[in-house]
Amino acid sequence: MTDQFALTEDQIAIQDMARRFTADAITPFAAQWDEDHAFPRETIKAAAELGFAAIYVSEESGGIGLGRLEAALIMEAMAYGCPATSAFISIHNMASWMIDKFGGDELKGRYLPQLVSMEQMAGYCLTEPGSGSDAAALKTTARLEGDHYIVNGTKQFISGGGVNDVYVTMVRTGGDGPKGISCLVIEKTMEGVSFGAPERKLGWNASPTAQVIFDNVRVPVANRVGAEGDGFKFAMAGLDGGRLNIGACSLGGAQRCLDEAVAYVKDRSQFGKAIAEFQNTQFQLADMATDLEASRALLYLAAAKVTQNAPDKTRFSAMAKKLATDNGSSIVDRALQMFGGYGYLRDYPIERFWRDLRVHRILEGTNEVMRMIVGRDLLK
Ligand code: FAD
Ligand code: 2MC
Repeated sequence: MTDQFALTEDQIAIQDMARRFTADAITPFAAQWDEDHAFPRETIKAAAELGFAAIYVSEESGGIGLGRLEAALIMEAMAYGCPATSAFISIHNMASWMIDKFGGDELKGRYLPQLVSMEQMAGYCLTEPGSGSDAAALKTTARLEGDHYIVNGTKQFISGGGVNDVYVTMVRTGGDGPKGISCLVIEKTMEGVSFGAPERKLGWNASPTAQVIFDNVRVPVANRVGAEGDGFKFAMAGLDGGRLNIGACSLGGAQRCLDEAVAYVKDRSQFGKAIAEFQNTQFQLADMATDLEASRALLYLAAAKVTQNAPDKTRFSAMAKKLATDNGSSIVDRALQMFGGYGYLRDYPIERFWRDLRVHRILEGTNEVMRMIVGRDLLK
């Protein structure tokens, strides 16, 4: 972004490309994916052909080497059609970036070419049944035995669990707390890797979620990302960007529902006039648009800070994720109200966005955790 808060020509070009891709390949099909709980593998691979699988993976590693604002623009655009699909692609980007940023050359060479092209898809495994918000309490162990780690434990709620090919997994190689955690790249085909049944969810039906279970999985030491004990920091650094993208997915979903609401209220009449003519409708729309623009402005600022590695980037990423996902959910809820009973029907897209955006307040760190991050930073 320029100092004047305008997008550059290149940023507008990438946004246009993502919007066209969404209009052609996502929006017409998203309701059916939701209805069928279908994972749109081919559409996601088509996104990779545009570079969207490795947006901030470096060009040396085959990515398109863009910044976090560009990533947010792409995620926002794709979420206009389907937040769940956009977020799935975001998680792949986060996991691939962690390998690129913190992995050694040999590891990068072995995995990144297939991840950039999405010949293989990557997931991110931090959460466990007993440790969600308190992520540093994770219990999955990786015991060193010669040139392998023996990995045992269960990861909970893993997006792409069962469909992804590789899992960037946080494991315990040392003592309690964050410093005992390392990061391993674990393949679906390694012996001892299995998956729980697909979770039955309120939304995000186009993005499968399952437990990932490790039972004496032998993982080469060469699959460790960076040094032993640094895994928690890598996981948190990944989430600085992931949280921006989830916020951007809320912006895209909220924009779609605002646009749908503007069109609907002009068309629907009650008491002899369009419901757009009621002052309540106009005030609601005004508030929704204001909340959306405020969230977008903070999110774009936070994205610029993460790109620049600013000292306050983590705080801004947390603030932006909280604001965009809280407001996104509330905007969609207000749009649903404007549609009356029709908003509650699957014949219109609003209820799908309502379900999809709800979880953005929970995953990639709950909004209570976001406030914890911000509060701690203010008081440190
Ligand atoms: P808990 O941590 O048990 O929290 C329960 C409640 O307590 C929340 O409201 C929380 O905010 C509150 N709370 C907890 N601690 C505090 C505190 N100190 N102060 C105030 N309030 C607090 N994880 C992955 O690793 N990879 C994935 O790909 C992934 N995908 C997901 C997909 C879906 C659809 C879902 C639902 C989750 C996914 N997650 C994933 C997990 C997600 O990140 C966790 O659900 C989330 O971090 C919260 O953890 P929890 O569910 O255990 O809730
Ligand atoms: N970047 C780099 N390092 C970081 C960091 C960041 N953003 N945040 C923390 N660290 C470092 C920190 O500096 C410290 O290292 P050191 O002691 O050397 O200074 C270390 O990590 C431990 O940090 P904390 O002391 O803050 O750790 P704590 O245990 O108190 O927890 C908290 C921090 C609550 C912020 C973290 O556990 C958290 O983010 N919880 C939420 C979990 C979460 O977001 N899960 C999302 C799963 S993924 C998902 O949902 C998907 C859909 C993909």
